Amino acid sequence: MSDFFRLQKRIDELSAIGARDGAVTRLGLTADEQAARDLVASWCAARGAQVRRDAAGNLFARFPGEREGDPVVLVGSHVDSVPEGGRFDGALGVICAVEAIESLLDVGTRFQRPVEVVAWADEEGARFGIGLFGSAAAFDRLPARAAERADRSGVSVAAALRALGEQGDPALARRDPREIAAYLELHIEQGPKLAEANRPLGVVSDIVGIVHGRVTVKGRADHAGATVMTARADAFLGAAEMALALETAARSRENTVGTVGEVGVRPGAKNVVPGECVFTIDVRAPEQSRIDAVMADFRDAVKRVSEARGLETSVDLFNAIPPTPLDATMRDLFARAAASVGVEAPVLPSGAGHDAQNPALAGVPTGMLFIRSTGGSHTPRESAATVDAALASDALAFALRRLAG
Ligand code: HGY
Ligand code: MN
Ligand code: MN
Repeated sequence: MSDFFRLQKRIDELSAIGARDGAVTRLGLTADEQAARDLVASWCAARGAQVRRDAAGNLFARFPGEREGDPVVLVGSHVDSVPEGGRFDGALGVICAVEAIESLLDVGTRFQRPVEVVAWADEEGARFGIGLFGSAAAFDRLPARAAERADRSGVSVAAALRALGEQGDPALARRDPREIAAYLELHIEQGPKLAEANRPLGVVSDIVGIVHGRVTVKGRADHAGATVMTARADAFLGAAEMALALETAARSRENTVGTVGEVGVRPGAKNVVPGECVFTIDVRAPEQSRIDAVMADFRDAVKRVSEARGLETSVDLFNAIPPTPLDATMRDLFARAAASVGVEAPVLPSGAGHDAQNPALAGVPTGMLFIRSTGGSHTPRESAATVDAALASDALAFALRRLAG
């Protein structure tokens, strides 16, 4: 049985790292994320795990099995956050993974095969734009030249890894998927479905495909007072029209979303017509064909608006993850695990992206169990009940007993 108070204490301890003004900011490949890894490592080492960090910054804590040479059962999530995020996204999955293992060790369980807790590095991609970074490095799915990607202050992925004491090449983190028997991830739902169904747990059927890109619109900086409206090449207004076109393209298709989350203008002064505007796009859908259709509509709009306003626009796609169905055997195992704690868990898709996509796409049998959450996500309003986390940990312990003996 999981220990409610141990869970609560760890939720409070971990969410204190990077906490500011009621929100959590623990960006990937920063000292805050490393502090979170160190905390998780200390919990695991105290129970006999061998802990290590790989070349991409991923933390692995290995609990030995009787048959040490067997493929491992990997279980975990991520401990980084978006800027001004919540206490539970990623972190609760890692905490529950440790809790499930400790609750088994508490009753003298000896694993037949090794079990590793993983905290994937930089899942959010908030600094460098590469989402699912650590798990992509482990399963050889990084975008080209990932180590050269730089954050807003010009620090590259390689430099950030070296600052952590790594060599700077995340590709060195590659693992052979054949050495992994299964990957399990617990995560808050981040949507309303489980709360609406009044269920604490849900089994994930599949995860949306995601395209991330950056759009650079070049116009002409000019005097805000001396330049008549018909003589302008306003980069921001062009970008605004393109963003609205993305919204229209996404709205017109079921279960499809499009978001402009970051926007910057140059030179960025109230009395200067913006000469340049750079913004990000995030497009998601359960089917690749819908993602492709939204991107085609968006590119048409970019061309149309650029010509009409005398702008030069480039669209740089820097990350794409295909829609990812999860393993049916693992779905069934998690359904039985939820039933073992008295929960008839609904099966539902994930609108959020997850590290689980990378092991699944690499052929590792992968399963995800959602924990009910409220208040949305990627916001300090994000909330989850410790009693639900305890149920999830017990369900995960059930699954680990079957997978790791
Ligand atoms: O963006 C996502 O879906 C995830 O939270 N990284
Ligand atoms: Mn997230
Ligand atoms: Mn997450």
